[in-house]
Amino acid sequence: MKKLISASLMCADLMNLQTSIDEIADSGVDLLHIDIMDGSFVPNITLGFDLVNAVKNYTDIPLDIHMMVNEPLRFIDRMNLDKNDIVSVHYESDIHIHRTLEAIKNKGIKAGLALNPQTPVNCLECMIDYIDMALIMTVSPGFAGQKMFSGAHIKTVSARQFLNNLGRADIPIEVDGNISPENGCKLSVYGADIFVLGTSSLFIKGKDMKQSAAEFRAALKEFRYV
Ligand code: S6P
Ligand code: MG
Repeated sequence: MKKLISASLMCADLMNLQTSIDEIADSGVDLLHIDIMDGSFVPNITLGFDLVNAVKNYTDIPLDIHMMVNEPLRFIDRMNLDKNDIVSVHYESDIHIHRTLEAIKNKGIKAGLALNPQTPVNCLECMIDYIDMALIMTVSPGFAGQKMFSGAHIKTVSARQFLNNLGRADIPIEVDGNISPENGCKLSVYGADIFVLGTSSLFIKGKDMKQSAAEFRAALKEFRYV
């Protein structure tokens, strides 16, 4: 599977968002990751639906929407997305998460199931027919700039094996949180396919984003064990 990189918009210069998006596009990333929080599912509030729609109208980069909100079904219709975009919802965010995944797919959008560090990988099993991606959180969600949790590598291996055993090697695994070139390289070896790049790799003060993106892609080509 082709390895993809997804730039995390909450780490961009929010006072100069348009310029930041131009710079992100110029750096050749594959996806634009937009974090939506509600101050309840996670202890923070970041970007919102009007911004998602404004960004969608502005850029051709496929959007990778990460919803860290309770009962995300309430908000799916608020976003004008299409088949190139992905919306990920957390397994614990609705007791009937199946309905939410189905609603996303019915709109012709790709659906992702997001797993917190403590969420067991076997939750993917029953939802396997309703997902296009598994999003493995490598930090507890809510904030940029955190340290990866120590179980992230084994979790990624387990998820990859679990999906493969279900005959779904085609479902990509996205990893999100503290994805430095070094961590990205290891997680890639362990089966991750899509890498959310934030303050650990792409958004580094004083460093050219294009160069950072190129360095990250080069790191993925290295082969390293932990
Ligand atoms: C955090 C959010 C993430 C962050 C990204 C930041 O809850 O879901 O997408 O924006 O992980 O990257 P970094 O390198 O600062 O951890
Ligand atoms: Mg995220």
